[in-house]
Amino acid sequence: MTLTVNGREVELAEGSTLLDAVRAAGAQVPTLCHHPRLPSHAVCRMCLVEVKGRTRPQAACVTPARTGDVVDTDSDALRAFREANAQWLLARHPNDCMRCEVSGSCALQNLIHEHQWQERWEKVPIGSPQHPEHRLHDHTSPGIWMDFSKCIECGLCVEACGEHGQQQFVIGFAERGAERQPVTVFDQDLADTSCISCGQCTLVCPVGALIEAPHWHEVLNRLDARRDVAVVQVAPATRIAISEEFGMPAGTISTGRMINALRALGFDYVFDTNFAADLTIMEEASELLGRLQNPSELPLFTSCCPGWVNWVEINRPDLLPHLSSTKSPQQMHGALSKRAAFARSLGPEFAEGRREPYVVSVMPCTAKKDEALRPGQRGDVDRVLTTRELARMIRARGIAFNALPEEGVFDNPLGASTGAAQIFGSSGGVMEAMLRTALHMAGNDQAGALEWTRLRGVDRAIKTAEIPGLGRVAICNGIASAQQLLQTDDWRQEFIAIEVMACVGGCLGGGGEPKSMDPLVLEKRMKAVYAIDQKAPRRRSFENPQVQALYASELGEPNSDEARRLLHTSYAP
Ligand code: HC0
Ligand code: SF4
Repeated sequence: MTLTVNGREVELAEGSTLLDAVRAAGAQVPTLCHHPRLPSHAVCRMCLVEVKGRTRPQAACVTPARTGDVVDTDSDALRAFREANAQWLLARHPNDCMRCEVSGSCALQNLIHEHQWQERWEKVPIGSPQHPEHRLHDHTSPGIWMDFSKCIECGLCVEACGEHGQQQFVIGFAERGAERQPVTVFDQDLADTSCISCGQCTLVCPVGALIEAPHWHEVLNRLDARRDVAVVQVAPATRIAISEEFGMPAGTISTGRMINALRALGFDYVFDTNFAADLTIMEEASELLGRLQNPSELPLFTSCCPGWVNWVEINRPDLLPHLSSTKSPQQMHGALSKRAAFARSLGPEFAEGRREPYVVSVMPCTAKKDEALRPGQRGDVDRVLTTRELARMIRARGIAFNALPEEGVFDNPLGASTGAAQIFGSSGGVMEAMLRTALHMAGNDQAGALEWTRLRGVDRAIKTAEIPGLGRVAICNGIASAQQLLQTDDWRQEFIAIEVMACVGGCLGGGGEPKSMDPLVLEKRMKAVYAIDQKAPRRRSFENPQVQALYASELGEPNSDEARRLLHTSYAP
């Protein structure tokens, strides 16, 4: 198709929208309710354009482009329409930017800032039918905070939680017209709904209506006081996505910059969650081999994704016996930081349990905040920060992230890892990492058993593979595909192990990652995850020398009594 935008000719593929045409011409129109990975509903009316021959302005995000269209993005009339729409939003929005968690990355704030629109309409009072008091401060969930007084009704959270995303349908709209308002299902407190804390809604919210429960303020206070021995661990997916917060292209690896930033913030020990991911594999692979002796315990479901564990508890408690008892790497790392050789090395009061290090984890995930509070695991990790929260801390302290050297090494002994641990951050990665070690433990170390590429990828389809000598395995990329797999009972007979990651892409697409408008962001982050694995000198968890040393000095064997005490948990209905 050929059309013109502001006098420039552009070529477009069939099926493109006028917004695609505007962007192909290098022109700009504002958008608030458009997201490249979700359907558009043209609610905000910011992307209005004029099309020759049509009497009314068209919302570019939903209008199909036609060959020969003559499009204009810029006129007095369009500017007046956009400003009026912004006034409507401003009249219903609190002026709370100074304290707002998303200040600086808020699409509404950026729009008003850019256009310098003065507030001209009177505020609609909170409590009126046009601005109800519902969920002004719903802080009932450990992972997600809601403040619907900031909602601009774009509907992206409804899509992300609903049909085109997680298919949990926790958030929707009630009423019509000016009284339309977002609500939780049955208008319940978020903690009482079937929300799994995946945070996908926070990832698409253009404003501060849905955010992760923020803990970075407290962490900065603790670091500033310098009273604690402060320990931090960082998840595999965070070291890649953090780059995007500082303007680097998606897929840029910033492991060293991140380590250096954490030291500059005042952490005494910067450790790697990947160390514990290798340990998770040792425990989970031997758990799988154990269950293979007792087929009634099969298949084994992975349990390191806390969104998935939440989903099972809420929706299918009958599956709990199938969840791996192995703790997630985050929780294992916390337990080892507080109650094993590292803690003892900090001095007698730590060895005797009178003091504990202050343990913080940086995760791409909002549900990890829930996980840290789980019965039986509470206290392993003191505070969980998302990748976005870490970026806020770095900005708050004025650390020039991009200028930090990319050379930087984790502290030891809880900082060494293999390539297998790194791929945990991607959908399919936990299974692939487990297979690398399970095959070795089963004495089936044949060549070619390193990469299971058919289990990789960002597409939501359920992926399966036949593993020689072990059986069939499956990957569910996103909670919706797990729901699909569980619709019938075939999985009970068909598979020996099933990996479920609640977010599409796995942790690299987690609800705590940077917000991104790049339609290929997951692919780019995923490529970086596998690149780290490919370059790693060791790519199987049992080859990690620090993990071997920990078994030799402290744990004995995988699944020993001591390993079970520190590294396993149970899930009771
Ligand atoms: Fe993940 Fe993890 S890989 S869940 O995706 O298992 O959040 O990145 O840290 O715990 O290692 C998230 C990411 C982790 C954990 C690890 C696992
Ligand atoms: Fe839905 Fe996930 Fe948001 Fe909960 S956290 S409301 S399940 S998208």
